Amino acid sequence: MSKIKSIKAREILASGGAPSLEVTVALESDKGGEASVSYGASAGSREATVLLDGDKTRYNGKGMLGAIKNINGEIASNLIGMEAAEQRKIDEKMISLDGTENKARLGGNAMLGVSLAVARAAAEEEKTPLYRYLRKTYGVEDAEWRLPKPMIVMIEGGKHADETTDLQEFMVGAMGSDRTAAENVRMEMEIYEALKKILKREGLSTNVGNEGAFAPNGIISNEKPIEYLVEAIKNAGYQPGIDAGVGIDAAASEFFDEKAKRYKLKLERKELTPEELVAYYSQWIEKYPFVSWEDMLSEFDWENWPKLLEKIGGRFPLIADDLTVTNSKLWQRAIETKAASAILIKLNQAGTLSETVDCCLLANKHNLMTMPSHRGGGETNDTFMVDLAVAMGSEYIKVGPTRGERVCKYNRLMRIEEELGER
Ligand code: 2PG
Ligand code: MG
Repeated sequence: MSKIKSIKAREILASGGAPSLEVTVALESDKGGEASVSYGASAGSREATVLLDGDKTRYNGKGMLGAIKNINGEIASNLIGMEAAEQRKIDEKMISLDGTENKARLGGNAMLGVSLAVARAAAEEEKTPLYRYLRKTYGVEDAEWRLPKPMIVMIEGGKHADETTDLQEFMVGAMGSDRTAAENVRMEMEIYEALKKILKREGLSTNVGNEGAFAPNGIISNEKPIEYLVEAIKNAGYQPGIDAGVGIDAAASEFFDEKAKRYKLKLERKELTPEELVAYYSQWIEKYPFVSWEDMLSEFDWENWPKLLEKIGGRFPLIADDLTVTNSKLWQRAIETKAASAILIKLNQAGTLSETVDCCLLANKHNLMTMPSHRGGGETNDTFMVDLAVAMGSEYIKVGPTRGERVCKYNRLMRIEEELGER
């Protein structure tokens, strides 16, 4: 055990070219840890606050100097001297210091950076890999080891690209349990290459969007990408529905008109009631080999989620992201109302490590799937989410296929697999 000696934060650049923050924690033992924080482009309205400066003369208002000042000042002075291994206490301390429901005062970005850097420092102090340290710290060290499978975003639209599909992400998820993580990654990248050929054949661009997935203009419907992905799986020499299946994240809050209670699918010039949207999606259920659907309805449309879940009828999970924003209270509500059967996990939605873990533990208790995820707009090279996924026994991690801040997640996964193989 060792106490926190210093906490220091600085501005860094995130993947979209705007700032994020990075935190270094040093312990009295002279061990230490570092972490950086990501944030989204299509964020849920109830996520922990990303505290931005709003000073238009710097980075168009997107600077994080205020959050950094909170870390170097108030947070540091209250946490210095605490035992780094007491993660829950440290997180609780920050939550009570902040004193708001959504971490608006100190900033969820500030609190998370500290929370993650403390965990890294404590793992370092114990000379143990982060994923092992997390298992021990949160009392799941006896759980069976399970490495997450890749859920790779292959085509992106919505808020992550211009003039493309209304639905935000079309993914391929590895299926089955006989392949290693490295083999799953290889399979997925072969499918990605096969997809590139299909897009070229169709006269579509193979430039990539925010998350490193293809983001072509000119796709004619929201259903087309599903067909492309099924074909790509086959062309790469794999069996759709056996080796790999299709995942969708509609990010439907982005095209929901809350006042009119209509979903606006611009690409298809359709304005649908929630019931019509459920019917629109339902035609696909039997037609394609899906592995998961996420945020198919808006975060403001709680009453219609259970209807869609019922239609899916256990064939594949319905994942809540913006609906539950890695918040145990909202997740509990989704479980109780049968609104969703799985949860997307994003550390920065919660704003501390312990609250994020609590969402995972709640899912595990109910035998429901967790999927730790990258962020669209502002991802960093931090790979904490992978260690978290391994520690919590998550079924999948969702990350884009190219760009350094994405592939570092898969590289971390393969390194962990190698390490565990050597146990
Ligand atoms: C999502 C994510 C990540 P963003 O909606 O699941 O793919 O996007 O980080 O922009 O919210
Ligand atoms: Mg989502």
